[in-house]
Amino acid sequence: MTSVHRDVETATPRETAEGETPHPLGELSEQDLRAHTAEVLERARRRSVELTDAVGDDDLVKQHSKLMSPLVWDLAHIGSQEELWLVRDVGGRDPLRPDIDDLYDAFQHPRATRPSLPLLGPSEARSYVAEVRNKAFDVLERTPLRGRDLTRTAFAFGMIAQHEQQHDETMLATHQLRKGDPVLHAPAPPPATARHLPEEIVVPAGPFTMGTSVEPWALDNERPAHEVFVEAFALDTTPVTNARYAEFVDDGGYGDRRWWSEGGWSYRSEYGITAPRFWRREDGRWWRLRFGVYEPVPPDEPVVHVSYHEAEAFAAWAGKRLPTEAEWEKAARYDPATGRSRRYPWGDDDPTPEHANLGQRHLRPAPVGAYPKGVSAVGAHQLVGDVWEWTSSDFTPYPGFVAFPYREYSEVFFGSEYKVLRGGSFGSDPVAVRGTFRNWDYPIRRQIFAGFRCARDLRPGDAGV
Ligand code: AVJ
Ligand code: FE
Repeated sequence: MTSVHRDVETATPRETAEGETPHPLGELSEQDLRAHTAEVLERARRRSVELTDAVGDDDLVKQHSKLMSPLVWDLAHIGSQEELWLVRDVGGRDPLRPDIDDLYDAFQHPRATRPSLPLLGPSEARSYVAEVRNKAFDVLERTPLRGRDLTRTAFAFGMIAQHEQQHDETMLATHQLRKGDPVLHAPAPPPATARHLPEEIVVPAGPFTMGTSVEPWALDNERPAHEVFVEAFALDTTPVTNARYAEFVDDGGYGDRRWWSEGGWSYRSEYGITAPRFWRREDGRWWRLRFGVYEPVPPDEPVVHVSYHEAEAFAAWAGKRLPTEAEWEKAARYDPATGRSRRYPWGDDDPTPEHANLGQRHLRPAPVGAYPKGVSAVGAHQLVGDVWEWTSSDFTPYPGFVAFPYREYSEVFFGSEYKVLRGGSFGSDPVAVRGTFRNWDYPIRRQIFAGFRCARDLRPGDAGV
């Protein structure tokens, strides 16, 4: 391995709910909480419908890549999870379709095999998810949103809305892999307005509160809040741009063994990788395919569709390393003025279009410097939105982790096979992104909307040490 992996989590962790600010959802009346929850579920459904109505039936049942499910599988799987948790478990109602549980169990059937299953067809899948939704809304109306962990502050409903949005992002990735003319359209993201940003910011040494014990819809792997000591480090102010990444490519970075870990080198050799996925060199410049549009690679946008291995190699080439997950979260949440951890880089308010490029409002990352209102307390830009950011950390449980409500959401994935990604992308909905949210994937994956930024240890004499 060429990059340096340090264990920054040296302090004995202890649970520190007092290190966080209280959450606004907890202050809503039960009726307002129901209305809010229904709205979030409806927003997810509008997106699922857009992504599936954008193509014809042939396209819905077809597999666009071995890495992905047919879109019609995602759609019915969304309904199936909603039936299991909201209709059957929370509502205690009879199953609608016990016969299809197995088909939509992600653990029974790997993605590559899903097209050969006797799946619900497009119109059956559409009526199934609509029927489940009607029942789920009825359950929402009748369920007290307190008491039981599963229903307190509408947790299960929030979990299911996040699940649907996660699959909506997966469906967006399937669209990106799909061949043919563009079928999805969205306005361009805002231009860069913050100019001449410093290359790096410095985060001083000290403890901070990582994870959460107060965010009502946080998933099990984000819990509990605990104190982590992080050494001083420097972090790139913004994600690595296409222009900077192209320097690495054009410098022969993909062919230089020095920059790659052992696993990274064999991966890049086996797959013959020479540039980010969807890039092509033509007429002496870089072009890319983006949702069916062939266009020059925009220099100022964060690079996207790179694997962990490529991110790690770039960082080594640049004389840096990837941040650990704790470093990323401290840069995103820690407020030196209060000593507390915020919900988001900009504070505790839910994301708006001014804060971050989220929610599939734009079908691409925004140029660096486009979200000055989203800056974190320590000065990092665009930590949330635009591109998921690879960290050097394996996906492991926090001290005190308890699987909830099912082991298959997080626990079965813990270990060294997966790397953690943070911050969400232009394809992630705000309900499924926060300062504590943890995503994970194999280090070879690059169909996801992932980029990265670099970090480095501070040298004596660097400002802030
Ligand atoms: C958290 C994005 C890794 O898509 O595999 C969806 C989320 N879990 N259905 C995934 C998830 C169950 C998960 N990730
Ligand atoms: Fe799922």
